[in-house]
Amino acid sequence: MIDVNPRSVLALILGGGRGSRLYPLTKIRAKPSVPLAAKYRLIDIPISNCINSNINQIFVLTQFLSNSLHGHIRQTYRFDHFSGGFVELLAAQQTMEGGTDWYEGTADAVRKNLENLDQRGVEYVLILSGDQLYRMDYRAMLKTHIESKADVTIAAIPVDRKEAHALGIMRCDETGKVTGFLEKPKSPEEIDLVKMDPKWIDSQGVESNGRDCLASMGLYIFNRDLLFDVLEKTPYQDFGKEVFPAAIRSKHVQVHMFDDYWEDIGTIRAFYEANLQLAKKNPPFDLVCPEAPVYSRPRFLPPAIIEGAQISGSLIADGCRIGKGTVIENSVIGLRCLIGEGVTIRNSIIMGSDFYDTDQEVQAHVDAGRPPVGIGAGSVIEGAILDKNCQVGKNVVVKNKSGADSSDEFNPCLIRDGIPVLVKEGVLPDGWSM
Ligand code: ADQ
Ligand code: ADP
Repeated sequence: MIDVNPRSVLALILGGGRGSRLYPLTKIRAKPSVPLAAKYRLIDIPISNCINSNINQIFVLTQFLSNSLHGHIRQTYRFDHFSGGFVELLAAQQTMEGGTDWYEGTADAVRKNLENLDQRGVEYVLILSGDQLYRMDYRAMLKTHIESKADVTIAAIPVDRKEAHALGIMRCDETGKVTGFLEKPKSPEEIDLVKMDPKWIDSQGVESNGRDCLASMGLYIFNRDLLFDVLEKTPYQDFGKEVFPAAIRSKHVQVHMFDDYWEDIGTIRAFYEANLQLAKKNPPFDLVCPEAPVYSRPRFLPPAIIEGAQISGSLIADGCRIGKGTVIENSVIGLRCLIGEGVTIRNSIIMGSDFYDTDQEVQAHVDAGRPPVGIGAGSVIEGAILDKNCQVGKNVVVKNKSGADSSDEFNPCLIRDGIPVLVKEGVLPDGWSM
């Protein structure tokens, strides 16, 4: 692996824009702190990739600061005093200049923070997305960048034409230098303008298997001076829509090929499916990886207690208690889930809870006619997401029976992308059904 001075690289993680495709999971929290895979948060993925790539100067750009994000980062990512490493949050709401509190686009978000990025000794800025699931050693990408003497390097993955409309698509010459870039091409004619010869993809040691488009993964390495120059001298708001289409005309923009599991999980449907895949046998993204683990906040929770349930193809986090006769299939059960007897959970994500109620608190809920935190006996949860700290009573049914794609009819259980999402702290009384 290439030997780069860690101080010469700065990583910037784009933690989410105004668009809330993950709503209602982002109703009360910044996107980077959305829980993932029973015990992690979205932000753990790119930060873990950085740490495993020996990159330890990391900024996270977010629209607003939540205590949870702050707490999570502060308590998880502590570097050795002498290494110079840090993970720091930069929130749009704290930006005084610029006329608006919000970042207008990805390039604008970086521009509004240039002052913070102006650190001594930095030669390369690695720009990452905060809502993707993949494992990558960024040093391989830096190697491509340095060896090709590029100004900018974009990570690229081969995709087929069906997927091209949702991504930035690039065409390059035989040396991998980008000669065309179209952000989310709409028509087959547009795709034809930037499609690649699959033989070139094969020649890079990546099997094209019919994939003839090269998609930008939204991961970029910029030479520091060029990034500052572009953002200071142009009004460009967005990397994909404006910066790259312009840059390929005057600069050396290089592709770095990648061909492993990579999933954008920025929508409810994609988030749901990626989580459930993690719970399957031989998952496409393996959480077990001794060479490149996913890090998260250490907790002091008891092991899960299973009192006699039937569980298959599922992730079960620490601190859970699962009652007798409960059936759990292909589901993700997060921290401190208290699941009663005879509950059925299929193809669902239960995010768990931030705390355990004391006996007095449980009694207070019961006295007030509310179910305590957890899932009551006899309930059925199918194809759903339950956000944290939910209070689900006995014999409740959460299942999208109507098949609606989007609906607020069953508030606090909102249907998005066809998936019922019970909002954080949602309360469903005994017998509730949708
Ligand atoms: P999109 O994902 O559609 O395409 P965008 O919405 O710009 O692009 O988001 C990129 C990343 O930046 C996401 O992680 C998002 O949450 C974050 N982000 C967006 N706006 C932000 C803002 N104002 N402030 C902070 N963070 C923000 C991009 C590229 C495509 C490429 C795909 C790959 O434009 O070319 O193919 O990523 O997923
Ligand atoms: P969310 O998943 O919605 O972002 P939070 O993390 O805000 O939820 O969870 C709410 C509560 O969980 C906090 O009030 C706090 O008590 C606890 N909590 C969450 N993260 C941390 C943390 N890093 N350190 C300590 N407590 C935390």
